[in-house]
Amino acid sequence: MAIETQPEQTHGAGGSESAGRRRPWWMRPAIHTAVVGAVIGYLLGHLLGNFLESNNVATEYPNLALSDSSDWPIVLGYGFAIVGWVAGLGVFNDLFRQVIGRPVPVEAHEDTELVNVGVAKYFRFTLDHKVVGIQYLVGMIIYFCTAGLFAMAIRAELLSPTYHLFSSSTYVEVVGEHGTMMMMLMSSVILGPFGNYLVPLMIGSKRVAFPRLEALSFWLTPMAFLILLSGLMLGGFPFGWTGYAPLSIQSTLGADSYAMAFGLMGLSVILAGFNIIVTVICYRAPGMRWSRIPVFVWSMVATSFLMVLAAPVLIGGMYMMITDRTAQTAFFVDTLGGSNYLYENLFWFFGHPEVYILALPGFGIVLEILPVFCRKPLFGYKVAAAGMIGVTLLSFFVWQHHLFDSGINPDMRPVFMLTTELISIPTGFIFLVAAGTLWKAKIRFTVPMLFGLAFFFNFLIGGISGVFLSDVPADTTEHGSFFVMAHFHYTIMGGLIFAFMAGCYYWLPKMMGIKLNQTLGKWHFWTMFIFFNSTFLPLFAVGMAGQPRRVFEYARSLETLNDWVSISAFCLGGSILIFVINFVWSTVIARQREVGNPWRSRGLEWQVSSPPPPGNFAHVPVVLSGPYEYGTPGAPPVADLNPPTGVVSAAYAGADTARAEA
Ligand code: HEM
Ligand SMILES: [Cu+2]
Repeated sequence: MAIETQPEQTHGAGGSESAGRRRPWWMRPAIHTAVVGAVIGYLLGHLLGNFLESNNVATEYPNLALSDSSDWPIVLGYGFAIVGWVAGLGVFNDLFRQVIGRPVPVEAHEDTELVNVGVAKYFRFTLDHKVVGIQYLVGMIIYFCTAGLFAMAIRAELLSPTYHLFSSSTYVEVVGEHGTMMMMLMSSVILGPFGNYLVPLMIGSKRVAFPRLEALSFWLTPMAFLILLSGLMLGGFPFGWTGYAPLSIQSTLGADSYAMAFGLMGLSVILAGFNIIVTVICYRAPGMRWSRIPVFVWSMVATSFLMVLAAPVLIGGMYMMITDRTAQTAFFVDTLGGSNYLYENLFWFFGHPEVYILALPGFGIVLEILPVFCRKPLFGYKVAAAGMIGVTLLSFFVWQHHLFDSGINPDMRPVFMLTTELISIPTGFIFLVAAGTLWKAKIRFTVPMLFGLAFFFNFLIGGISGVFLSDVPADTTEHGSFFVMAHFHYTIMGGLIFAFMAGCYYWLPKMMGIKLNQTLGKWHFWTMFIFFNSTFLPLFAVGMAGQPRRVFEYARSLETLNDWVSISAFCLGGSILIFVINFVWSTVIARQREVGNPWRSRGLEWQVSSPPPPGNFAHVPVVLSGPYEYGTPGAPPVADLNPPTGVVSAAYAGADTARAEA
């Protein structure tokens, strides 16, 4: 099978010259040329915007009273900067070559690329799914820590009900940056690193379906991150991560950063999801039937469907917000015939599936890990897959539960209350599968397993508190309070991020050939678990006592609890620091090699060396059995990595012979 590869490899710098006459490194497209492209793009866009405005081209329309007038240069600046960034990375090079009829680099093998370029490949638009996975991993850790620092700032402010570090408006801006950055960028925290890296390995493929789209999906994230951060210099956005109109339409230039960054991230997740879906449908090895693909792959497919179907609605909403702010359209301005309620619907039609974009990958990781450390088959594999599909379908029918208090037709409330509570059924499937797998198992309490078990503990609390919120009468008092805050941090931080950590400890030996220090890992786990709970559990009580979200002053009687929470939160930040130190120490300084299969896993990804060779498998493997047959007497090996060429014989009974191509 042909392997996609770097254009640069066969054609030298920028893909245009022969390998013998390479341009110096600084002339080859990489992150530095991207930065130059982005800066030039921004300046051009900014000038164009100023031109439009000063020539009244753009302001011929009646100006909205509260909209400021310099949105054009900012929005066009961002838009052109994105194009410049992507062009600087060399994304368009092959396209142009095709347009002008020059030959596009032929596929060649990846290993020359890997040997030649060393660490530089991580700073370039690289088409190897394993490189993209590592790029995502490092990117996600950086984004998570940055957003986490904003969380520390929030908690520092809340140390006192009266003494203030920030002004009230700066406070909401910090909350907005924290919330938006987490919700936007953490959408890909598992699909980005682990999905892109491992899905091809897990289904026995040498490549992904669309390496260019995959690489592009990553390279859009640094731009989204920077645009969002730059909002702070433009007055921030005082409307939290939800961006409700009319506030967002009236607010300062920071709102443009919010809309551009969120829309861009929407594009990134669509590309990433689309690539995963097509890869899993079309690139499974012979014998890798739908009933044999690992649950982690199921969760990636389900997440990808959510991404591809929900994110376009977000992009639509952001686009309308931008045109409302620049071209004076009035989609969300009710005085001019629009509707701010429309925005809420668009946002949550994306926003609720988004929370499952954050939850499903976590389910996938922990269910993948449980059988390995229980040494038992996964209990109810099909139930797990059904649960994930059920969650995916239902999550498009519940969005109105975010609008219970926003003027929804009261008769509709019970309907959405019902659909919301129905989601506990497929979610319950996942818990059932986990409980069945753990039942009477001899558990090995390794670091990844500890994180996996903590996931269930935390997610259970998150899930149960969710039932209260989906209940209309209860929600009427709880919504907008710290109760909601506690609820979703239990599901996202306690679920997604714990699962992400489990994935790191479990798969980093695979992905980098390097083992993370297990002692530091245990310290990381216990501090993170204890301080996570002591940060967020009291917030349920704080919320019931009436402390509202997004407000920097609170009742004096709540000071002790808030101080407790803040100090726990700083310790929680410290535990993340342990992880970062462990990551840097183990991968850069100590570099303890790990080449084999340290967990004795049956997963197909573990059957090749660590890190896997270029092209993943020397031959397309033939899959012979499911990945969870632990302790099953006489279970065949998971796959034949060296199948006889030509035929897939009867020895492979059960393997899907029609698909065999090896
Ligand atoms: C280190 C752990 C974290 C801490 C201590 C923390 C703390 C906080 C606090 C105190 C607030 C609310 C402030 C207020 O409403 O006045 C908040 C809001 C929020 N956080 Fe976190 N957080 C953490 C991690 C996360 C993670 C991992 C995510 C999601 C991936 C997340 C998503 C959000 C969102 C969406 C909001 C709401 C923002 C808004 O109201 O618009 N947080 N966080
Ligand atoms: Cu929801």
